[in-house]
Amino acid sequence: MARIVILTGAGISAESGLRTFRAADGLWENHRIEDVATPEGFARDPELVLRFYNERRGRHQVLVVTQNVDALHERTGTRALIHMHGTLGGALCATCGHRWPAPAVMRVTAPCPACAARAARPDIVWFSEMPYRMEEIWTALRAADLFVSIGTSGNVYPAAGFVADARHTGVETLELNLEPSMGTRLFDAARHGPATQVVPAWVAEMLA
Ligand code: BV8
Repeated sequence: MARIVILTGAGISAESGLRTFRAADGLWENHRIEDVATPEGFARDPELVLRFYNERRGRHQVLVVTQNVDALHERTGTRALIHMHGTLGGALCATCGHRWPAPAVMRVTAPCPACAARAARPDIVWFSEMPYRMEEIWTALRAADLFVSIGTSGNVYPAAGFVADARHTGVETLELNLEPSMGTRLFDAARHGPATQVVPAWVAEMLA
């Protein structure tokens, strides 16, 4: 068993579009380090220093609304995340509505931990059922500057209708998908190709 300690610096985030401290011009995001990263700099101009950190903190507020029921977004560290179609990791009692972490193997004979009814089902939104947290999603869509649809065919509603909802409130829309989706005509812009290519390219543009 090899015990490994890894030290990372700004370079590990550089290809995610975050600039390193020692960029070519020696400035840090166009500021001299002594002006924005020293106690003296803060004493001299606290407004400038807070503005510097506010700008870096508030670069982009991203909410991911996924139709997927797997936990891949969680595993990559996505924090603001809504599983509108539920999750494979969840169990739901069809009798009392209790939710608990789904065991690897769910059995119809397993009693609900809360009411003991043998009514355990996957906590998944099936066709004809209302997807979860729709009000939150619609509110976020209406308040967005940009709606980006990634890796979906635009076949299943109400998710497939989000682009129309966004357009209706004047939100800019972008489709990143392997091929044109059902609703591709509704998007202001579309880039087609594998997600591993079109998404990082778009993220780098956003971060630049
Ligand atoms: C509801 C959980 C009432 C299950 C799923 C109009 C309005 C409202 C409802 C309807 C409507 N018209 C019809 C309906 C009813 C129905 C519906 O939409 N039917 C369709 C088939 C016509 N909708 C419902 O029943 C929904 N509930 O309507 O409630 C209501 C009314 C009003 C307002 C609110 C509610 C419930 C739908 C949820 C069903 N459950 N999932 C499970 O996962 O086990 S849906 C299921 O489809 C999955 O969640 C999946 O995510 C989702 C959508 O599929 P996609 O993710 O897009 O996957 P797909 O394979 O289709 O496409 C993949 C895309 O990736 C492709 O475009 C491909 O090109 C691209 N791609 C492939 N490789 C790559 C790539 N892109 C980039 N890189 C690559 N390498």
